[in-house]
Amino acid sequence: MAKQLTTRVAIVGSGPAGLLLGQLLFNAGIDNVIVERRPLARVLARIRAGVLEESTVRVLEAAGVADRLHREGLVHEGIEIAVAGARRRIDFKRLTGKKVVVYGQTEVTKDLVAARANAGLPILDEAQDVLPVDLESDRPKVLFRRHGESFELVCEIVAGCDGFHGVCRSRIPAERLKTFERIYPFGWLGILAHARPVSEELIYAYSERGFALFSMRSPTVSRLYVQCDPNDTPQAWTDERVYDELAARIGPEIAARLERAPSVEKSVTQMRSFVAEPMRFGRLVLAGDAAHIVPPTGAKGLNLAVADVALLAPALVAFLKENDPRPLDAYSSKALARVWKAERFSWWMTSLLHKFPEGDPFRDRLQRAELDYLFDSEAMQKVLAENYVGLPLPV
Ligand code: RFL
Ligand code: PHB
Repeated sequence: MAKQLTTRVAIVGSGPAGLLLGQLLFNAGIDNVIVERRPLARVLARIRAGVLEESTVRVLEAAGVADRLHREGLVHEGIEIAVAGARRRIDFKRLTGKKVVVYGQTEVTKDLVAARANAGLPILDEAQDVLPVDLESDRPKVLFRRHGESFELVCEIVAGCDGFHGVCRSRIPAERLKTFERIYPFGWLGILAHARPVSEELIYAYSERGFALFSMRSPTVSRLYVQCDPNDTPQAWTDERVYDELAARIGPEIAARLERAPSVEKSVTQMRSFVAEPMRFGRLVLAGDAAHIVPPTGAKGLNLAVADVALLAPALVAFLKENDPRPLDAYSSKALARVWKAERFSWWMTSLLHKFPEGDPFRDRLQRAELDYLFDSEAMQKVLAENYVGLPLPV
């Protein structure tokens, strides 16, 4: 016999989307339980995104989890684009009046987990065979096994915040779901190193050898990426090879500032664009990577997850506390309208800055022309800046 648990919202996944949704619902007085497949320690150790939009910061503030972010986050008022040694600064402040904050997803996750522990709300980690069922009834359930016991979590809403490889999206019948996908012919090899960043701002570099990104986590920690083959293993990239490529792709001036500290983390990321429509099926709602993926070039993935949740949380409050289904009914279409704009921007940044391996000379010339145009045209720089700092949240 499965042990029965009850809550109002069963949240599947304790990434930023699930944790933030749990916190916003708790703040509104709505009981929720998070069911997570991995051990919490693994969730807390993941290194991913680094750039937060202003609106993401505002949502984290409203959730009451931004104190450390304000103390430790690095405010950036621009980025640099480098092409064959030449650099152009994109001045966010002047072009849009906005800025971004560099603060790791790892830290956002820690802050959210700490807030959840303070609130006394559970994260049932190490859950196996997680399966949402009865999603078209008004009492859906999430079935799972944990530490040898079977559970049935009865709820009113299941929130699928379980990332791209999660189970929730697959519970929507194929004929009710439309998916859109693009897989890119390259990946990113990323390292984290205790080294001073080469510059105060992020540098996105295009070169004939491929893309490189110089990012950071703090004034003493660098986060560095190079375009690689999507099938490369991290072992294929010694630290020396990573630093040699970074140096070759950015040119001698910046390369001279590269501190070749040993990497403390190394991983390969696939590059994919993906959208599932709609983001709702009966009593199941999807948020974050469970519904959409972007290649990381535009720094949008985490921000999109937060934007979804900022729309979803009040919609669930209206549904569960005021019996008003309208905001929840509008959730998917409102979220998707913004998601597609971020998909477009991420695809564009990726196409602009990577070297495509198939060797299409016409495409290559257009790409170089577009980079030249970006260097010379303030209008084009403004388009980049406006999208990078983040489009307005839907209301
Ligand atoms: P997550 O973070 O993947 O969390 C999903 C959670 O669900 C759990 N899970 C399950 N739990 C229960 N049952 C199952 N069957 C389950 N299946 C999965 C997982 O263990 C996990 O804990 O999704 P979420 O919350 O939607 O958050 C999305 C973000 O994590 C993601 O979009 C960003 O990391 C993307 N991203 C970036 N986004 C930005 O906004 N700015 C950036 O600068 C940025 N850089 C990046 C990135 C992602 C990267 N990688 C590694 C993919 C850089 C990289 C290298
Ligand atoms: C990062 O610091 O991890 C990072 C920054 C910007 C991106 C992607 C990743 O576009």
